[in-house]
Amino acid sequence: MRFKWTSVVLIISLHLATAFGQSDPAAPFVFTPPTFTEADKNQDVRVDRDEHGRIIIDRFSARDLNADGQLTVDELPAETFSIADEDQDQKVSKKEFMRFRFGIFEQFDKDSNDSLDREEYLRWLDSQ
Ligand SMILES: [Ca+2]
Ligand SMILES: [Ca+2]
Ligand SMILES: [Ca+2]
Repeated sequence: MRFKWTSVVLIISLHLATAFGQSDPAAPFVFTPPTFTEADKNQDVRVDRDEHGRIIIDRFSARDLNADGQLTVDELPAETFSIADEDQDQKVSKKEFMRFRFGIFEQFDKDSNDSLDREEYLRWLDSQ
């Protein structure tokens, strides 16, 4: 039965990918990053590392389709996968994913104060 369910999910996934005209194997991935106000939990008008970490974890969970706590090649775009899988064990752990995403966070943290102000956050949002 397990095998059959896997097949059904695969077929649905492939069907969705075709319906949207995408060949991206991670097509069923749906994640909408929070607005600045939503992300700034403590309302100090910046999104710090703790607050950004929550977004990364939510994104990880949305990517982790089989919920096994690891991202495999079918759960990430190939380019992202090859960069994020630092130990090259063909899985991207939560730790690896955090490091990868915080690397992006740091690129957008122009004044290097370990948080994104509204302007920096909106630029980051645009790139997502
Ligand atoms: Ca904040
Ligand atoms: Ca997974
Ligand atoms: Ca890995």
